[in-house]
Amino acid sequence: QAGEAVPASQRGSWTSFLKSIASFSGDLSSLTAPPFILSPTSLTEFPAYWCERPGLFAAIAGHKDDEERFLAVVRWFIATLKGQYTSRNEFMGSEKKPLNPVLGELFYGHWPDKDGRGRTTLVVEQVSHHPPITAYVIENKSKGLSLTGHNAQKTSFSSGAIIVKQIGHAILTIDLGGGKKEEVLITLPKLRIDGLWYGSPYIELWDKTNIQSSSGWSSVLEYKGKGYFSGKVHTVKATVSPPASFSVKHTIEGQWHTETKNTKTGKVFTDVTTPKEDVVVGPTEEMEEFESRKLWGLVSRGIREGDYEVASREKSKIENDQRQKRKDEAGAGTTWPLKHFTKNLTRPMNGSPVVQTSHLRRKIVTFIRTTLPLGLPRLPPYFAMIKVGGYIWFPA
Ligand code: CLR
Repeated sequence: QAGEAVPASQRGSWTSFLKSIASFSGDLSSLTAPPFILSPTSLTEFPAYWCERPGLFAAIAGHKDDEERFLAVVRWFIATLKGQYTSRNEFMGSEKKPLNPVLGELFYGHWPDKDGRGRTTLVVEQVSHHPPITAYVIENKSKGLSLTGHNAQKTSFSSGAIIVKQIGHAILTIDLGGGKKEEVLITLPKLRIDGLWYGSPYIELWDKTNIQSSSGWSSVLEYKGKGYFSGKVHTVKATVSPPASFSVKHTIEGQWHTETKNTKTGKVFTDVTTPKEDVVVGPTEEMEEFESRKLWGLVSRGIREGDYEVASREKSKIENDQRQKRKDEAGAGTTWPLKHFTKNLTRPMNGSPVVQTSHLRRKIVTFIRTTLPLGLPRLPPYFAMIKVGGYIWFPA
């Protein structure tokens, strides 16, 4: 039944929220949603999902062999999907509307060293507000691993579902020792948010992810949901190909929220039925003003405790303060100084020469040139992706 999961008093406002998304595409964060669907967590916390199995992340560094190491990347990646796309349902009953980060919002955390896996740190900064873009670096120094990326979303509405195209990508850098480095480019899946009619939204992944290493190894992961080839939810099929080849050496199939197996050997490839590890975050009292949990503290508490008056009053305060800051900056001819990331204009990826050079930009362009000739036919979305709002975000 329509609005089944919606508190009776909010059904009207849920229906009008659905109507407004139906006639809207772009930045969902600006739409007012009824209280029951609000999450007390800001999007700046989401990059932590990349490392909630720190042992699997660290394990990437444990392989001398290119193929084995690449398989470890694919394994870690598949194992992050459950956290990324189902944890709100697991912990809050349904997908929710996260808090829309302010420009310069920060989120820091770490996963402690344990069983020799080394300490992993997380730095997140909201690098743009319109459109919302979140940049992050996850680093395990002792293992020579770092993951850098940024995220934005383009949303639209189609036959009752919200379609989310993720704009952005992640680059994993692996220090191989002796001055050698491997870089792995990871593209992000598309999302479909269903269950809106009942007021209990959940995510299904579709389309695909490309994982392309500078070693030449590559993988394509195809996602399907219930009613497609498997008839099961959260299905993934990954094919892994050796350098300079489109032949498939390994096939991995299964469900990304439970278990996947190597098709040929029948061996379990990922098993995420064991608990994940939340990122460790310092005490709120010791945080700076712009650290996410401090900034949103009162809003979050309002949402958690069902005191929506407080939540919306505190949210307005933050928004007004933001408007004032932007006004002041416009008046002074300055911009908000980002702490951890710099903006680099990307090359218009249409074959035209590099317009603006910077050390870092050259690095990625070279990376694309050297790895793409092999991967190109498998990476059609790459061109669009690298253009991401005209910018790539690099750690400063
Ligand atoms: C952000 C990047 C993470 C993976 C991820 C998971 C859930 C996504 C989120 C991203 C972006 C924002 C998102 C969210 C699910 C719902 C929410 C699309 C991609 C939208 C803005 C809110 C929709 C509102 C309904 C739930 C009512 O690595």
